[in-house]
Amino acid sequence: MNAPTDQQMLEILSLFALEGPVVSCEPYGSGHINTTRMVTDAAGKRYILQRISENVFKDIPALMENIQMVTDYLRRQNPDQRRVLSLVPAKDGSSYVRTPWGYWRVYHFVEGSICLQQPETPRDFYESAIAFGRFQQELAHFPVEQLHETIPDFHHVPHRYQRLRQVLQQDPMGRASQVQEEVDFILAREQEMGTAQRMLESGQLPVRVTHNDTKLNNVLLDAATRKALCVIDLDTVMPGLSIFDFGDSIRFGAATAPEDTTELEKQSLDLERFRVYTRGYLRSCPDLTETELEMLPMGARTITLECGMRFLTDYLDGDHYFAVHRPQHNLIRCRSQLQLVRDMERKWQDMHQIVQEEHL
Ligand code: ADP
Ligand code: GN1
Ligand code: MG
Repeated sequence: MNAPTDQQMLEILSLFALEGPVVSCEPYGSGHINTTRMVTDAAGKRYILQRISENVFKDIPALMENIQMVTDYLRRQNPDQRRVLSLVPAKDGSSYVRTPWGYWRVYHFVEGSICLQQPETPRDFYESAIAFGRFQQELAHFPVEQLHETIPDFHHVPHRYQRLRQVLQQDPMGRASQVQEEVDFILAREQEMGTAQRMLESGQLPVRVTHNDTKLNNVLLDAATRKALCVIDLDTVMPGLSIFDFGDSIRFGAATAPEDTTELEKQSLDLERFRVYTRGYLRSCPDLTETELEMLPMGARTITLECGMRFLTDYLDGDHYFAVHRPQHNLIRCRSQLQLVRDMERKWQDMHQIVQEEHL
């Protein structure tokens, strides 16, 4: 879908109950899925305007219902407005609008916040763990059965393997022959990487309300105190596994190099950051079961491999899912994730040891 013109953008914004006339609307953030803009009105009040990806999310009304339910529930426990994402309703009272240029929503901009791509200090990473752990804890009694699955089987690893096989076989871009090494690495771990899904199905791991996309840039810290403020990007809040929420934060924030680094020798797991995140998560979310605790390292390794596999699948398929900004971007991202998995395997005992120590 084409991007709307400036005039069309104003038309979209006119459908929302903003406080004053719009004076600017600029591209914002670095997410891979939605299109985000920061909007300022004449009084200087700021908003986040987002086009929700129809390519990724097949039932946007259901997705918006999830966000409305979850943010309402969290707001009842958090009187501080900046602690919970808050939608600006459309003039017809709905939480989103449907236009010829796609589905759009508006959030109040959380003022006085920062959003990081990498932790600047261990304390920042600790605070992100507090935010995601608290999110999990505050939703512990939310009626999980009321949530829609916004992306079916999102972290169902055996299904991700099936999809990779399918794309490899079809090979629509003729790229399969370039990626034999990556494919071999992923397939060699298939049995082990299905462990969490099997434990979910047998009831050994509990179903929880999870965020499912716990990157550091999906949390806001207070700019003044640098304390945990607000969890954002709630499109994938669904029933899921706590160990994957933990793991995805580790994948992104405890890596020594960016997600799309080409300098593979610089990509590794920083064990000190792993420790700091584990400490924050266990303190703010103390009710994890013994089995969940035991499986935290597996959550990190599995979600990192799954992410690498998803980047690879999208590369083979012609880059339709993740926004790409340079040639072979998804292949580069895949290689960086697999390098991180390799390093986690080297540090496997240390990861377990750290969870044990931080649990005391
Ligand atoms: P995506 O799904 O594309 O990652 P996000 O919802 O994460 O989209 O938004 C992209 C970026 O916009 C975030 O990383 C953050 O920097 C910023 N952002 C989103 N919502 C808010 C908000 N309510 N207040 C301040 N910044 C926000
Ligand atoms: C996407 O939207 P964003 O950039 O926060 C993706 C995550 C991936 C991540 C990799 C809905 O997250 O699952 O882990 O990119 N979100 C969706 O950076 O697929
Ligand atoms: Mg995001």
